[in-house]
Amino acid sequence: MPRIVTVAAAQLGPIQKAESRADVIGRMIALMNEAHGKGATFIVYPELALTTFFPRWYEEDRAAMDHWFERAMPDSATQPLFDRAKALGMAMSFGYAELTPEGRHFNTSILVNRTGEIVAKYRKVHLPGHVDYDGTRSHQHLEKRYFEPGDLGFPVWNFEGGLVGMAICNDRRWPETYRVMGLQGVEMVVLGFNTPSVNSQRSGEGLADRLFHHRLSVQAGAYQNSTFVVAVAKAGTEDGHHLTGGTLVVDPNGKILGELDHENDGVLVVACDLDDTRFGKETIFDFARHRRVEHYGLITERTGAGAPLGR
Ligand code: ING
Repeated sequence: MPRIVTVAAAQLGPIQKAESRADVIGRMIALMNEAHGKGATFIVYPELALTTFFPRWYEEDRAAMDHWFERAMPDSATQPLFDRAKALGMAMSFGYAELTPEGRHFNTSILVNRTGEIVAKYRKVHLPGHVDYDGTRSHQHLEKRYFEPGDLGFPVWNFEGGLVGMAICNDRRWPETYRVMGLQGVEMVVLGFNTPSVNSQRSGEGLADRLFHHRLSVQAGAYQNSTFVVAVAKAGTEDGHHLTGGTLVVDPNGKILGELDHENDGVLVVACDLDDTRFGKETIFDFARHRRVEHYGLITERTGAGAPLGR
């Protein structure tokens, strides 16, 4: 019996600073309606889906950035999205900036089941960029200023009849992200991203390189852990700053099943048979048979690179 999950990768085009939550929620609902019409039962939106990518803006007073964060989920602005999802029987995942009652700031994503209940939360572990204003860069990338590293690890949940995990943006570049979920049997990783199309420290590295590294990272993670990966962009030019597109779905063999070729709002709907993950998990990436953990110690013993073990 195939275990088909018909997933919609719901890309958002640019969100300008001036756009309201209501504007964005309206766009997200339109994408959900389109996804439903195309047979999707699980919709995945980008990282920080409710706002512009505000970590590009420096603010001395961090509290002045709190208006980009959500104190409650859902609240009056986001409730219409949850209501529409429940009405359509649509499961969903999206990213947002989370401000906890204790005053902690995270780059967060959630899984919401078909009855509109939040059943899982993930907080971005790998925060790129820097804490302080860096005048040497062509643009700022201040995630380390505005967010704490995630404190929930990389869990995998029983969701939509399979084993589903979450990651966020820069997480997709780190093999540890996928392997920790792979060691829980993950069958589908869903992640959103906001990727500036120019490297702020290497002007020669532009859109083509960014898309190459994006695809390379996601395809490798999928193949090496025999899992589907759904990667969803916030794309286009936000207040003069360009973000890559590259919304795509990768199968457990690392093959790209589909990719959006534009930078606007749009959905890519793919029927994923989670049983297609079995072959890889039972042969080449049968971790129990093949891994040799006695040789992997440095991976958790060292944070940064250190002295070589040989001479
Ligand atoms: N954005 C970028 C990303 O990892 C980045 C930051 C781009 C880091 C390219 C390194 C290289 O896709 C976020 N939001 O993590």
